[in-house]
Amino acid sequence: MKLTHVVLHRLNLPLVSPFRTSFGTEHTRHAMLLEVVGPDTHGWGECVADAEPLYSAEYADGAQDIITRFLLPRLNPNKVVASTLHHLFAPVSGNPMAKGGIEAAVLDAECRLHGQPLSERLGATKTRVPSGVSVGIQNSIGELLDTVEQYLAQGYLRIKLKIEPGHDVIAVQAVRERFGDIMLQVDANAAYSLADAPTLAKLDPFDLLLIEQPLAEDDVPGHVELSKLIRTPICLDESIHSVRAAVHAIEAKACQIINIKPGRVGGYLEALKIHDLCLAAGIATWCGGMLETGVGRAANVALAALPGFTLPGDTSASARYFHRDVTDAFVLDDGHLTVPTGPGIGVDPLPDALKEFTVSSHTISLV
Ligand code: OSB
Ligand code: MG
Repeated sequence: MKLTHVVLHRLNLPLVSPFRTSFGTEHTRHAMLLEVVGPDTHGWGECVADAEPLYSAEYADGAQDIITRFLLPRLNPNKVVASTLHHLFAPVSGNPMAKGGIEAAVLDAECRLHGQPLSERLGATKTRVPSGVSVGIQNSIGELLDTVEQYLAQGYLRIKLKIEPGHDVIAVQAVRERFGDIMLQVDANAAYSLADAPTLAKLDPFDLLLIEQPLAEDDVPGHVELSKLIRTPICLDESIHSVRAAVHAIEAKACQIINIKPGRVGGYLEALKIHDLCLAAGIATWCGGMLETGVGRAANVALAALPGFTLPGDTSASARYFHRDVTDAFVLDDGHLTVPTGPGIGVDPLPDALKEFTVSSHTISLV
């Protein structure tokens, strides 16, 4: 596939409500969309690096620099092949979100060229995917219960509560008591240490589906130890930045479940490998998210339609995040999102929405 240039679009989308986690509060999604253009095709991908390096070491301005100066110059514009990018980018250390953004756009362009939906290319078996929702830390238990009630009323099939020390057992207990036997899980975003095991064990009686990333990103051995001290199944998010990291975590018995986030692992093809690995190893998986716009969401939903994604993902509707999305909105239908069926990711940014949210755009010539 020939490509001539890449347009890097930086957008600011106000969130419908602030999203507070153990690592910070976001009011705005700073999105980076990559548009790859060639004589015969075009494609869109989303780089999920956030404005600040809090969830991970990558951040948007850094990712833009890596993409512009170190990754795009490695492409041969006369012969761009999605499946070769992982190898081509390997000499550049780390930076999976930057690499994943390019790969997503190239993969979309390749699928569009062949008239093939991304879901089909990845091997999806479902036409719609069950949706969960990630609930940020609220100002009070009252507000938390109101928020969860609204999401359940909208049809979300599983609730994930963000937790941190001091906002964990009380929150889970309140939600369990009020809403009974719903599918409920928590995400700590690495806010605890092994010394907190006694507190985390107090979550055991609430029959959570899982606890996501209780300990630090690089503390796989700590998760192994913690798994012996608590009953709630451990799910890793931040720690799994590659298929190799997944192999190591599974072999060490650090987790029973993996949250597969394409952006975090360097793209949809690496995510597919982790999916296959987990399916073979009997590790349950679900598709995570990074507050993506419709561009990233479309691809996440295609991935989430693979058979190994046995738990509802953080694949929520556009309205959970934005008053207006950059693509046609993804809507919740009976607790599910529909997998797009058009070529590639099956959606395009709407020109007037792009215009409304764009703060800068840069064209990088490949030829
Ligand atoms: O840890 O899963 C996470 C959002 C941004 C960064 C990290 C995480 C999240 C979420 C929300 O939990 C996922 C989503 O709805 O996109
Ligand atoms: Mg997480």
